[in-house]
Amino acid sequence: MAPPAAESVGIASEKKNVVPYSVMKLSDSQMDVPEKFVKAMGERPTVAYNDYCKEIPVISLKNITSSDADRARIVAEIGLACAEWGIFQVVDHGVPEELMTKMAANSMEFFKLPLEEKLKYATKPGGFPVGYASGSHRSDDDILDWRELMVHRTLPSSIREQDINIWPESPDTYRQVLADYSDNVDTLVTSLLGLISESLGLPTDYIKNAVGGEKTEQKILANYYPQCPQPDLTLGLRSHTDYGTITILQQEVGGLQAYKEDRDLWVTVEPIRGALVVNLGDQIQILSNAKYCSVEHQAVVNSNETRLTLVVFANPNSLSQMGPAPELLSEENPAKYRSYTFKDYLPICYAKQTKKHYDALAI
Ligand SMILES: O=C(O)CCC(=O)C(=O)O
Ligand SMILES: [Fe+2]
Repeated sequence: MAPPAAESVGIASEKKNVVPYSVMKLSDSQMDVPEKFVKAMGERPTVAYNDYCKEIPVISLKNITSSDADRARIVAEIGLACAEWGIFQVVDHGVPEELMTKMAANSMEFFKLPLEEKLKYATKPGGFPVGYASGSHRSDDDILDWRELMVHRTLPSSIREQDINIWPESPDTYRQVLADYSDNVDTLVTSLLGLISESLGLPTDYIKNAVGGEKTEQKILANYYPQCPQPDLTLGLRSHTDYGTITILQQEVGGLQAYKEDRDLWVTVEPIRGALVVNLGDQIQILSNAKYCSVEHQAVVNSNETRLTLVVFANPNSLSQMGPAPELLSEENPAKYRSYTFKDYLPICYAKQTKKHYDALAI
């Protein structure tokens, strides 16, 4: 069957540049995946969304403050997971399961709104990518992803106060739940950055201070991946690394895959009830002088069920001076990257000159 034109999926023409396709409507229409979503051969998925890799570490944070021995054991587990995987799951992480459930329910309700409603929150062309988008939040993308998305700037509080008025008001708990979720996950991020610092032999607050202390930035993204009639041809989200420090992801349905470089294999992260996925971003790779790696990852879709993920990006403050931690460097371990101000990193990512952004800073 011929793919539907943009108009036939019900998008107002003046919005075409912002939301060229509603992926949800395409999914409902049961037609073949339009060419705009068909990935090049080498980019298509090779492993199914539910073919889980049981080796990805699952770490309990239960006793991080109870005794030195417990903390040392957890630090060692985190260090190993960072060095060998760059991605792991945490349980007993302190984010209430009820809050996770409410956050998912509210986001799901948002995506189920009529398209005209969602378009009221559409990302503005040229502006900072916040708000609703579909297929991509970039207007210059040739090939789109099989997802709709909603992005919010949630921290620091000065930015939250500025943006909260443009967050959805319906369901009526949307803003409050998002703010609570943001604060709870921020507490977890601080704990994890502490454990990661210690695992590198650095003081507990080293990374948190390096990325701006209380002025670090946080973005929360909800991804909605509708069922897809031809999941082998497309991706929910193309392969990438996250440009910040760490990313915390909540999922109920499988689809997140990480590239395990030493095995030349994509591995699928198993959804575990109540668990959160942690993946390392570019800033941890650079700060650790490549002891830990910013894991390449992607999302695959499936024809059985729609998938929702909630993703919290922990980013440095834009004025932070970033680079390899001098404490980790020596004659045997010279700096692999040059130093920079974090605000100069994003243009590097957007310029897409190197497949891996941090390669642009390699010495
Ligand atoms: O939804 C997923 O499984 C992946 C999301 C992700 O990697 C991202 O939004 O950066
Ligand atoms: Fe990501």
